[in-house]
Amino acid sequence: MTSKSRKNITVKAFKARIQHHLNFHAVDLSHSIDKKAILMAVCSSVNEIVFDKLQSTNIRRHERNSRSINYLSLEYLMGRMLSNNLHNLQLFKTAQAATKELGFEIEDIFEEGHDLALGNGGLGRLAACYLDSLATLDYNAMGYGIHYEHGLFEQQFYNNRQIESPDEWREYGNPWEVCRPEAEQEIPLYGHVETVAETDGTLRKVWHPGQIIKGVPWDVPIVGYNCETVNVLRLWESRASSHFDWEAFNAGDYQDANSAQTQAETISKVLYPNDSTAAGKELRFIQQYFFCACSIKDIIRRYLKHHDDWSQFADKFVIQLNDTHPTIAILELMRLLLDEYRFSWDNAWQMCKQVFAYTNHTLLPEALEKWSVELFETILPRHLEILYRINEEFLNGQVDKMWPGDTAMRRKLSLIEEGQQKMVRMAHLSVITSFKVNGVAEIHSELVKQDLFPEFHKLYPNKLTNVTNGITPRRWLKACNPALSDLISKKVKGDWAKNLSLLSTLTDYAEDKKFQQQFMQVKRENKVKLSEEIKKLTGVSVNPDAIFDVQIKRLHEYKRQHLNLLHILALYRRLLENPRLDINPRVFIFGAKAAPGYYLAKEIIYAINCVAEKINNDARINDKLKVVFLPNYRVSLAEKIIPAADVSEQISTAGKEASGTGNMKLALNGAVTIGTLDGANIEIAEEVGDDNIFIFGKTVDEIKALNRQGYDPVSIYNSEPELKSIIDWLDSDYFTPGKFGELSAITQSLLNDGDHYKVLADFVSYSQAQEALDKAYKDQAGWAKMAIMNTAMMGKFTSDRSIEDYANNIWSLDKNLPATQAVKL
Ligand code: H2P
Repeated sequence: MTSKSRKNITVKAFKARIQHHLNFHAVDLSHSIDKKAILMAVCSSVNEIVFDKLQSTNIRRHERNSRSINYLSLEYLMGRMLSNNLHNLQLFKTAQAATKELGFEIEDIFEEGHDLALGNGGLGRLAACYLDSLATLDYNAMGYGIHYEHGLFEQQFYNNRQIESPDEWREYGNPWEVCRPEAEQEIPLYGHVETVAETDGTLRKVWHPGQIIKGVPWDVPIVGYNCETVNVLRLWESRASSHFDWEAFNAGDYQDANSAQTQAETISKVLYPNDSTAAGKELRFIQQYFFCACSIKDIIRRYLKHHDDWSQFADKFVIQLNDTHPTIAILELMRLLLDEYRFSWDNAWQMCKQVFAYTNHTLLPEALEKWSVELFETILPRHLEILYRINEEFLNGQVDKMWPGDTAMRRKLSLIEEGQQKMVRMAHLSVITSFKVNGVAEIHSELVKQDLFPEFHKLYPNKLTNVTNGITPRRWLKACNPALSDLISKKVKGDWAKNLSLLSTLTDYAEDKKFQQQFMQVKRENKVKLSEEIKKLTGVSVNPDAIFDVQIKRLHEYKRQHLNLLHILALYRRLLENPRLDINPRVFIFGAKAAPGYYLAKEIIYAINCVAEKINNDARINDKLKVVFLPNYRVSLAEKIIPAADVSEQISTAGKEASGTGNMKLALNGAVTIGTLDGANIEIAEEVGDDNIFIFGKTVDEIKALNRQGYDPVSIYNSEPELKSIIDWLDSDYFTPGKFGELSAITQSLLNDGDHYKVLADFVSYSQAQEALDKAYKDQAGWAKMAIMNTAMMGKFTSDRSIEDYANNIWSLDKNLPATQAVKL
């Protein structure tokens, strides 16, 4: 079925499909139909089309024999799928009308869907946006990940504190996946390596594993927007290779009979939250290997299905490592080429160097992964041998050539970090193997070159590069903000969701009174909707005419939710001192999960909630301030918050936020950024212009200078009376009556532990920028112009542009031409 004929599916025909599927999903059609049943029936109706398109995409791919990009990521934050799939298939209006005839509002049906929350934050959401763009641009792409039984935990607040519970995203089944037993894999673990002599006298390594795990693939179709393409996200689930020990069972050992299964299934059970210091390292390590091994074997299987020799492998497949989490894939490909396919060392290494590319997402040292040599020895003994040899050749070859006899340099660049416990530096392995390494925003990529990997940059001057992140305008404008999308479509000719630069036409209307009024009317309607949601989720009533000031992202000290909190306290104090203070009413909206093991992050949530409780119930300030922390922040909640935001808080310490992508989503929906010169904020400022953004705070160089000079937060505290009084206030029992020091973990970190993220250094500048913003908001026409300019100038930040950058500058993909250049081995 072509996209043209699909658009012609009538409401009647679509309704008939839904009714047909209701036969399976509803228990009793003579009674009122349950919303979950209708959701499943609509999904099945959509899937009929999706799977048709998937088959024809596969046929087309096979005919073209084009190069394929394989995205390896431990995280995919897909969110809900139905609305997005309907929009991408151009079926939204049809489905809306069909379900209406059946007595349902389509939005209510969406609400029944569960988020696919197989990720933590920006990194996982980026992967999801990239899959959308790869399909939309018709690239031959496959995503690989883990089929976690539990996605990111569900967050609730109890007595203002975060409580975590398991996310049961597949409780009622996931309509958007299909099991593919024919592509199942067996994955070895543990055991020992034996050296055996071949008949010709050569020595060969044989790994005798101690355990075999089964990898079962689940395919999630990824529907391109307004095109024929459907790609696949393949997620691996772990299972025991022999399910049940009947011998043990018959001998009466009921627990042990199941134990292998339980142990094996643990591997894909949970997603590990970032920055958690919790135990379970071994499991996380096995998880990474399991997923990489399944994916690499699958890639080889796909290649060998259509090729008799290896000459075109590097020409047909490129593998993108999303951060260091999938680095073990390199060692696994080496192992398979050497041990199973009998490549020579040089040929195997050449091959690896041609197929892998790596994206770095952070400069934070704690997030650059290292695994102990001991873990490797126990779990992947053969991989460790390979790693040692790669290291030896690297140090004796390239390093020695560039820095002859420099033992300090050898130690610094080695894949093994010496110390009490020897550790394997995964980032180093990724950098030396990959043919390209990219950062995710211009400034970040520069810092990767200058500060993180300066020696590697010297060794490989053309390897380190930049691809600025992007977001898909399909989900983050068209689907989540229908009112604004409709308004835009009235002014912008062409399919702006496919060519986001077209939005720049809106600059012509930025000062048009009528358009300003329409634009702000849409914003207000979205704020009314969000107010209702806020009431439902928190019980707090907020005024839709207030400024909606939003900070939504993972909870982390470097993202500085506590800087926002200090400013809220400053406003509160000022209002208590002068209840008539002439400021716009403001609603501060937070959404964030803290990694369960990250103590201070959880304390920050607690403090914000305590302060919110006090402020929201304080009649003295006449509702001029409200603070709400919306529980269980996730993609589907972001889709409700973002269209209603006036202000976007992007306030990380300069040099710490690699890029940010929430900044792009908010600006695209007409929120004005208040932010530091960090990550993609810098590029957003370049696009929207200095008049349409509020920049504050120290630059990267100024932060570096502060560190060099010796940063003293206490002297700032002593010299800024307002700041001092706020911090003392937090230390009192004002927000936690009768409990002194309840919130002092934050003040401790700021004053006694060195304020690592320079909150105090930026406070005054932040507070001044906030005053300027408040003043700007009073000029409603001026504000409308700023908001429109933000939407208009976001063209650069479509993930389609990012994917084209990857395709052209890293992957060498040409979707139209068959790849021909054979790689000589
Ligand atoms: C990370 C970075 C962000 C970046 C994102 C995608 C790891 O996401 O910190 O700056 O935009 O990857 O490249 P997050 O902090 O949201 O988990």
